[in-house]
Amino acid sequence: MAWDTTDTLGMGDVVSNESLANLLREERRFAPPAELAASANVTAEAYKRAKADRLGFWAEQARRLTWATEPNETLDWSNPPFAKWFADGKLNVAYNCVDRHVENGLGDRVAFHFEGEPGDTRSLTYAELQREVSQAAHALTELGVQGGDRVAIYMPMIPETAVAMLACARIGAPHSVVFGGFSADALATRIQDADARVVITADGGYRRGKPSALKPAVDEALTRPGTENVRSVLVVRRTGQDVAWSEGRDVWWHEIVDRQPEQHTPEAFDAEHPLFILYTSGTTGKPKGILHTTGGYLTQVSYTHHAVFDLKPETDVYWCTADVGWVTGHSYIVYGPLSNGATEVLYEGTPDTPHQGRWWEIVQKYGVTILYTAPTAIRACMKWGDDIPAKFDLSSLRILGSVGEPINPEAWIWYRKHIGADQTPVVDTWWQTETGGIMITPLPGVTATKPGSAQVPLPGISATVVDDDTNEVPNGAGGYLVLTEPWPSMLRTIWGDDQRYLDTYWSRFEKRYFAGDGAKKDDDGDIWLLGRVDDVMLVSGHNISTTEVESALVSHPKVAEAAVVGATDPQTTQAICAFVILRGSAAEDEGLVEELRAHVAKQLGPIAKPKRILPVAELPKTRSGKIMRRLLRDVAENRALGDVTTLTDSSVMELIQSKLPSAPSED
Ligand code: 6R9
Repeated sequence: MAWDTTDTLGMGDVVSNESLANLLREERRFAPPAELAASANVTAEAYKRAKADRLGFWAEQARRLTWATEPNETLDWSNPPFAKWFADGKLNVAYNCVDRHVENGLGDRVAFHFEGEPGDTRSLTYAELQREVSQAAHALTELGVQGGDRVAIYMPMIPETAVAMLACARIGAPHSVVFGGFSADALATRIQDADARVVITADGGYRRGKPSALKPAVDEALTRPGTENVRSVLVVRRTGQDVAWSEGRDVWWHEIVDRQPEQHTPEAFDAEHPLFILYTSGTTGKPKGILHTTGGYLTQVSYTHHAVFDLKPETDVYWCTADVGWVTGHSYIVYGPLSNGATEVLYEGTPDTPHQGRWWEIVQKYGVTILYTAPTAIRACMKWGDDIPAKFDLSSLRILGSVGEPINPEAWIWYRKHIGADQTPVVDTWWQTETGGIMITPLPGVTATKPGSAQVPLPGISATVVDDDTNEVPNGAGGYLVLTEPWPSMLRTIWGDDQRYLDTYWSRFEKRYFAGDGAKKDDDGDIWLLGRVDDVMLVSGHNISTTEVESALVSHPKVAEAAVVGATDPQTTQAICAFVILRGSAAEDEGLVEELRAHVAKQLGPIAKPKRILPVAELPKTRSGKIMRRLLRDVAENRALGDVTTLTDSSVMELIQSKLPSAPSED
């Protein structure tokens, strides 16, 4: 069984409600702006409707899509946990995301304002997108790709990436997007597991001011055993850098795609036809290929994008800063927004290239109205200083979103105040690669928001918090987050491994999907996410959530970011070790460390006081912005580092280790 944590009993026995209130200090709530509430896409009524008839509610949302054959059946749950949604319906995802908008007279609407990192730009209308997707679909067919064949996509953040995904969807070939920052090894494993037939890549992309190669990693991956079935490598020219060429296998995108016919008839696929596989790394074992299918997935990402971001496609300019290699990019750059006919910004690079105001410059330039990003980015901006966003006109923004990690109240408030002019709702959206779409979040026109809480399940979604014995915990208590009813965009299985699907998600709590996250309900019944249960610390018999200690640290004015881990300790089982990034000018001295320890003790109680606090310049993160606490535990326990292949920048760990009194040896 994948479940192997023995020490994560009911959480929250230490961190009381008073401490949550403490973190919030003034118990702030932010009511939706009246104007937004008055014209919101979704009102409180939706919760009632969905509660009265959950399946009827989803059947109604499915009608947002254009079906070649309308489904009569909503959910088939006769073989749980293997769900079928809208199983007798047929549709084409690319048609829904592109063609139907053109047919509705919106061909001239911009789908993507692309902003390359070097400053090159390109706007792609829905009509142009339709042409490119059609041509790319023909090109894939010419390369022998058939419905059901897997295509690996290893690309930078450029429009061709979305085109490639949509072209795959159009011909029914499930894609497996592998994040462009991953190594040849990680790419090879994913190609092998999915048995991909074609790889779509680019010579490189721009990152941090210079071209960064991609093609060599593909060449290397394809020397590994188990990748022999890859017949063709389709290469987009982005940077113009030199590439090695394998004649007969490698094909330039512009040479094959540009000469194809501009019209392509989309074929309708079964609602349960596989749409994509996306690998999540997990902390141990080989990556899990999360399988998503067609009709249910598109229904939920379309509905949630419409509801959570209150998208008004005629006037909004929507920007999700995630990478397309992450599920957020799949659901909220490609499929959700495009199915809704949104105009989006697509940015290739990093937020601080060539300067730390780059994002805000982009918001100003395109008049971005909805921004969706991750707490890690918000905290980086906090660290760089309030004066940077203040130089730009951000008045177009009307909704701000957050995803990827618990957002600490301090960062939430900063985001609202310095980016959202103290007016815009902030929606903290909880979901996972496995859930496919947003699950728990405030609605911008309905919910009075609470900084730091994802709050309530969306209409049609059933989530709760349970204890070890699967009993729902009362308000004010903590435990494990579970989903109690199937939802349309749920994963269908782990690619090629149904047993692992059962073991990982459905065996810990009977008949409930276990998300792996700790959570707590406050006195109003609102849900607060407490981080992965694997990260929970056991200190002198008490379970303490890393998230809450991190939030307490970040609530100190001198701390920009914090990562907390439990390190084995002879006296207390685990001892709390904190790694902190200080704000701008804060000096690092003995006094400060003591001040921070005392601050945490005051916020959360003496038991949560960190034993060690180490100021560092950077924290180890995955490319999707999640802190890799596992590596920090290795450091804190003076061990050689585990797998670092999903790390953004491996030099970060050297820096951190060099600051320790006794740096561990390599072996
Ligand atoms: C979309 C995405 C999923 C894990 C999830 C949880 C964490 C995501 C969060 C959040 C607290 C939020 N997570 N959103 N935690 N509040 N709003 O991130 O998918 O990469 O699969 O990660 O991320 O721990 O279980 P994925």
